[in-house]
Amino acid sequence: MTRLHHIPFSRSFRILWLLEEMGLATEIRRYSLTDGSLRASEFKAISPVGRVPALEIDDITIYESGAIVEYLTETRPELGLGRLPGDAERVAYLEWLGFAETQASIIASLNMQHLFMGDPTPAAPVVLKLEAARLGATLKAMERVLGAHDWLLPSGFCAADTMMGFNLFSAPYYVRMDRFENVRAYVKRIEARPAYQRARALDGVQEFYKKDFYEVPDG
Ligand SMILES: N[C@@H](CCC(=O)N[C@@H](CS)C(=O)NCC(=O)O)C(=O)O
Repeated sequence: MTRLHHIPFSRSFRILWLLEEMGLATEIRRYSLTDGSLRASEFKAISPVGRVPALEIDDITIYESGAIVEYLTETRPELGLGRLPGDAERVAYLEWLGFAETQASIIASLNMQHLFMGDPTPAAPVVLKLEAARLGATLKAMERVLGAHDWLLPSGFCAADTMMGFNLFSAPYYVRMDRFENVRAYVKRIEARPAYQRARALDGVQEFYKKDFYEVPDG
């Protein structure tokens, strides 16, 4: 039995997508950011700080998306989605796994400020401005790389690309994407993948973004 603990439009989408790329059927257990279900002791036993994704597979439970990606690709090397020790792209592969979390942590900070703080603790304009610029800088770094090849690594699609699943559908809420032509073309290539489409159909409806774009306020 494979079971993914999941919130629509969150980092757990990375794993949902990777499982589809690998052809591994999974049961999805859904949570919400706002209904307290992540704080239940039953879930804390699975994910100690109450976060998704967590994956039950092969009689073990794993949390942290990067660790899950590593586990899945290392235990199923025949699928060719990881870059294992000894591979010429191993270091670049590990860098992208970490890069994805660096980028996601900026998005999480913007989400917290724009979506979850609200009154009586309004978001700080200077922090919003800084974080949007920092997110833009990560997209600029991707733009350069994606000008040279279609996927993050020169050899082609790999599990590191699935780590961008949450990032690239959240970033456009905070950064105008028109200046990142190569990133937009990359997103189109992602959207054309049958496994990605199947994962999006399974994902569920996001419940936190209430408008299409969040401007940096004056201040
Ligand atoms: N580094 C962790 C981050 C996991 C994480 O923060 N997930 C968010 C959803 S994107 C979450 O569960 N947040 C719930 C909370 O912060 O209470 C990973 O990559 O798995």
